[in-house]
Amino acid sequence: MTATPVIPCFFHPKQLKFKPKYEWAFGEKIEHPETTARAEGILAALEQDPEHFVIRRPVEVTEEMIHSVHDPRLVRMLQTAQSLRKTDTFYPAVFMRGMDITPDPGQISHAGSFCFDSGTPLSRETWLAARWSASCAVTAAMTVASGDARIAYALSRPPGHHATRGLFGGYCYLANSSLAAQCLRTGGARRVAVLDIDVHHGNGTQEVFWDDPDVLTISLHGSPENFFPFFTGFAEEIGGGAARGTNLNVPMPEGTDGQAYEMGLEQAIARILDYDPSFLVVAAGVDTYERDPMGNFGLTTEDLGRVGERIGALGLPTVAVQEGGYYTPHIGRNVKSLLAGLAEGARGKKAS
Ligand code: SP5
Ligand code: ZN
Repeated sequence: MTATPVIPCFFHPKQLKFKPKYEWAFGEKIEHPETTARAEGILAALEQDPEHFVIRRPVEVTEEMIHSVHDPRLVRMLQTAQSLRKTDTFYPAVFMRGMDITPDPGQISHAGSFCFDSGTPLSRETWLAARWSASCAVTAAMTVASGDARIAYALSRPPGHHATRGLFGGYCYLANSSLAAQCLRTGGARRVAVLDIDVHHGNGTQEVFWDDPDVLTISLHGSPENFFPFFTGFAEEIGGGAARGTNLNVPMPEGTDGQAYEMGLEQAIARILDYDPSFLVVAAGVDTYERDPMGNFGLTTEDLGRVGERIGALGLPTVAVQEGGYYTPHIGRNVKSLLAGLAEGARGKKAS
């Protein structure tokens, strides 16, 4: 009986420097859900289990790599926020569009042109935190691509899957999971699949690879009929041009529990098997958890383990990138359950 290999987990302390203050929710000012306690909770849980997890520092991602996914003007906008005063948090409030306007990414007052919602503020710390968060995803991808590990985990925070080529939003600034997939592609992979299990639609990943037949994007999420991000995530969205059929959305109703979730997951698994990628990126949000304040699903910690196991059983080299998950008292055990499931599923696969 061989032990499961240790999972390398990437994290940089600079990711904790960014502290968004609040957001508006139906007219109420609420504490911002994307707190540093999230990363700290995950880190503490992983550190407690050195037999299964080892924490490593990521290598800083190059701007060239970031530009392989993002419009340089978005990058420039985030960098502009570095000139904000130490105590200031900038909430984009003017979202001009539809006219002959020329947004200037060098001007903080134009940030609304590079942003799609009101819950994703900028401070002078945002850029570096986002850059290190992306660095975790890319370093985890390089670790798996080089064969150093079969499974690697990026403790990415702030999250990434809502960020598009040119827009930040949904607490996301840089598209971490997309960057991981892109890194695997440039590393020579034939085809890559991204499976997004965050409770919200991975609109950013969908957009980035919309026309790319070599990256399969799948998202399981709360139906956008009544759930963020509202505009995207419908089953009709299947990819464009030569990439038609390489985007799969599986919207599910409010209250979806572990058992109902499994059916959506099987649909995703079948598509991945059919596509036959050489690598898998899991956009690993745990806001499907039953107590999540942002989510509307009912998965338990054990369910997350089973989800991980099912995905791990695909037997693919896998990069798990942290996305959402906001119930901080249990976030550590939830992430651990998911990752342990991945490892367990992969091990079962090897034995059979
Ligand atoms: C990465 C990620 O999980 N982003 C999620 C962004 C969701 N933002 C939605 C904000 C809507 C506020 N509604 C508050 C409802 C509290 N019950
Ligand atoms: Zn989410």
